[in-house]
Amino acid sequence: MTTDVSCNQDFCFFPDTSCHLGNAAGCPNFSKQADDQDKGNATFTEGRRLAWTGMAMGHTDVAYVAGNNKPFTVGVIGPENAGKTSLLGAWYLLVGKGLLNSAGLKFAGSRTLAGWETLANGLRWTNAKTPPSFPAHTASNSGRAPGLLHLTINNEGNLSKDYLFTDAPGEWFNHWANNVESKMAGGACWIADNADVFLIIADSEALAGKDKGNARHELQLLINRVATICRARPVALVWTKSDVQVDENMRDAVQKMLLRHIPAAMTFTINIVDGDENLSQSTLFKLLHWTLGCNRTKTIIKPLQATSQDPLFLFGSRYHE
Ligand SMILES: Nc1nc2c(ncn2[C@@H]2O[C@H](COP(=O)(O)OP(=O)(O)O)[C@@H](O)[C@H]2O)c(=O)[nH]1
Ligand SMILES: [Mg+2]
Repeated sequence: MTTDVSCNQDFCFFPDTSCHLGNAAGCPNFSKQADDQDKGNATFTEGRRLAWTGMAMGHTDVAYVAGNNKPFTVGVIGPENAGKTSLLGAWYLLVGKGLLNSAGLKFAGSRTLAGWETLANGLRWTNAKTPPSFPAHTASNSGRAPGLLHLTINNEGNLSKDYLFTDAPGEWFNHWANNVESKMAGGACWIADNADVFLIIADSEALAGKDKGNARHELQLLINRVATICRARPVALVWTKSDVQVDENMRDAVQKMLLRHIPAAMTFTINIVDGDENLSQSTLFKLLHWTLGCNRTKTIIKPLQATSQDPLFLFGSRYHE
C-alpha cells in the first residue's frame, strides 16, 4: 500500500530530504496514515538523509546553492517539443566528457546529479541494441517554478561560479507569450524575473512542418515577450534540430524579427542527433561556452572624483571637475 506521508511545514520535504527542523527521530509535524505508522517510524531511523534529493531543484531548494552567491540562472524558453530538455541533457554529456577543459573551465560539482542523469540517460549509447532516445516529456503539472539543474564550474583562476539551468514545460511559455498574467504561465514568470541570460528555442522541425505558420506566430509572440522583459540581459535565439531543413525565407523572416526586437541577440544553430567528431568545435558546445561566459548585467555606479579618498569624508568634500 502506498504511504500517505507528509510534513505540515511548508518548506520540509521529509522523507525525501532530511527533516527541516533537524529532528532525527520522530517529528510532530510529520503525519502518515495510521496503518503505515511502523513504516514511518523506520523512515526516521534509516540513516541520515541529505537536505537535497539530487533531483532537479524547486525554488525552495535553491537556498542550498544560493547561500554564498546568487547562482547565475540560464532561462531556457521555448514551446513544447522544441528540444529544450534534449539540449540540457546533451550539454550534461559534453560536460561529462570533460569538454569544459578545452574552454579553460572545470566541472566542480552539482547538487542535482540525479536530475541531470534523468535528462541525459536516454541520450546515451548504452549498447548497440538500444540506440539513444530523447528525454521524457517535461510535465506541466510541476508547480509554479521550473525544475532547476545545478552546476558549479571553476574558471582558470579557480574561482567557482554556480549555475542554474531551467527545465520548464513548453505549455507555460505559450500562455506567458499570450498573456503575461495568465495563471497557466506558472514558472515562466519566475524565469522572466530571475534568469540572467535567456535562450529562446526555435524548433526547426515545427518551423518547417505542416503547421509552420502557427509555429512562427508563436515564436514571434515569445520573442516579443522576451524583448519586453529582458532589459539588458543577454539573449540568444537557438535554432534546434538543424538536421531538419528550414525554408530560407522563414529563417530570414524570423531573424529579421528577432533583431528588430532584440538587436543585441545572438543566434546559434544546433542539433544533438549528428554525432560531431570534433565536439569542442560543435555549435552545441560553443553555445554552452557562450552561455557560461555571459555576465550578470550590473548597474555601474560612477566613482566619485573627490579631493579626499577617505570614504568617511568622500561625500562632504569638493569634487574635481
Ligand atoms: N531531429 C531532431 N529531433 C530532435 C532534436 N532534439 C530534440 N528532438 C526531438 O524533439 C523532441 C522533443 O524534445 P524535448 O527535448 O523533450 O523538447 P522540450 O519539450 O522542448 O523539452 C524529442 O522527442 C525529439 O523527437 C534534434 O537535434 N534533431
Ligand atoms: Mg522538456
